[in-house]
Parts: sequence; C-alpha cells; structure tokens
Amino acid sequence: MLVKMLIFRAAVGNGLRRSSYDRIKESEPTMTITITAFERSPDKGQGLARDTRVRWALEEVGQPYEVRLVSFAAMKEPAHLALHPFGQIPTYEEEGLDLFETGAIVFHIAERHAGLLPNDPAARARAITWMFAAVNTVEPPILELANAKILEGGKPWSKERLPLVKDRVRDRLKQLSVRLGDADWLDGAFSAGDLMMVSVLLRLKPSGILSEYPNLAAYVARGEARPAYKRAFAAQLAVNTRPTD
Ligand code: GTB
Repeated sequence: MLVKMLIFRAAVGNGLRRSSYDRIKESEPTMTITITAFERSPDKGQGLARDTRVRWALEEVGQPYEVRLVSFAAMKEPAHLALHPFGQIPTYEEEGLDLFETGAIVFHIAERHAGLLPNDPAARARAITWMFAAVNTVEPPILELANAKILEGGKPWSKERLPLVKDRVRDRLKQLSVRLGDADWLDGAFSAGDLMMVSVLLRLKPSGILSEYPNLAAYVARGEARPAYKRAFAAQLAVNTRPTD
C-alpha cells in the first residue's frame, strides 16, 4: 500500500494525466478499514454523530469497513488518545495509516477510491472547496447553536442569546440557499463536497430551521435518499438500538 501511495504522489508530482491515477486507484487491493463510533450515541441513532459521514463515504465508494465501538471513558484512555489526540470519534485505521477529523478522513477516502471526486482537476478542486466550506464555514454556527441549546440552555442569559445564534445560522443558510438555487448538488454531480455539506446540515433537522429554506431541505433529503446514505444510517441505527448487554 505504501508503494501505491508513493506512486500516486509521484504521478501527481510529475503532472501525469488523471487517467494514470485512475489506473492506480482501480488496482488498489481491498484492505481492512476500521473506524470508531460511540458505543451508544447520545442521539440514540438519529445519525447525527460524525461516524455517519465516514460510513456514508465508505458506502459511496463501496469499501467494506469494521467498526470498533468506544465508550466515553475509553475515548479518554491512552489507547484511543494515540489515535485521536482530542479523545473523540470517529477515527479511521487502515494498514499503516491512522486518521482523525472527518474532513480529512472523507477526503482520504475520496482520494483513494473512485466515486466521490470528479476527475477533472478544476471540478475536483471545487468539490474539495465545498468540503472545506462545509466544515469551516457552515458547520461552526450550527455547532454553536447545538452548544447554545445543550450546554448553555440552563444559563440565565441563554434565552436572550439563542435568537442571535439562530440568526447566524440563518445568515449562512441564506447564502448557501442562493448558491444552490434549483440545482441538485453544489457543483455538478454529487461529490464529497455534498456529502460533507449534507452531513453538516442534517444536524439542523431537529431545530426546524432547515425547513425555512426549501431548496436546502430538498438538498438534504436528496442526500438522505441515496442508497449509500441509507446503508450508513441503518448501520449506525443498528448499533444504537441494539439491546443493552
Ligand atoms: N472535528 C471533529 C471531526 O469532524 O471529526 C469533531 C469530532 C467530534 O465532535 N466528535 C464527537 C465526540 O467524540 C462525536 S460527533 N464527542 C465526545 C467528546 O468530545 O468527548 C458530535 C456529536 C455528538 C453527539 C451528537 N448527538 O447526540 O446528537 C451529535 C454530534
């Protein structure tokens, strides 16, 4: 595998055409991929924990994977901290490579396997841009809203602050809604950029804010309707609804 990675880097470095890279990708042997997920997600299987986006990416590219379930306590133990310095899920392991951060994991999957990034270099760069926009620009206000509700809901100032936080989410959604317009996906065919953006937007579903932007609500629904998403969702649901030991 190391050799193949080096070949890929060399191909890119030498400016070889994309078809060379594709041939390398096609010849990639199947390897064991292991991700981590909550032993029990606090959302009880709504698919909001971030392992879902990694499962989804793996399903889109047809890569089988294994899941190691971790408790909140185990996430803070040295063994898990060696994989994830911040003691979180998900992580990603394949032979010779450990990764954390869903943006990096999904990007890695998309780079290694066909199906999530276009071959055309410019379209590929734009799809990657949308991945960054999802985690750097759209996700922060959405997380802020989740924190305002979950962590700060009991504070005396929370009620006054909440509308401001919601409006920051709306500002971003309005802009995204304008850009998406009546297109199915953000830039041509479905890509890792859409996978990340839909995953980020899904967190808003329980708030009702998403439905204020019908084209975004439809965009998220299109993502959820993808067979790969359905398989990913079902897999995490099975974990989170299994009988307790
Ligand atoms: N930036 C990192 C990434 O994208 O990989 C963030 C990873 C992260 O936040 N992981 C969370 C975690 O491990 C789980 S997904 N938290 C435990 C900890 O920090 O100790 C976030 C999440 C958790 C729960 C819900 N929920 O129940 O609705 C939704 C999302």
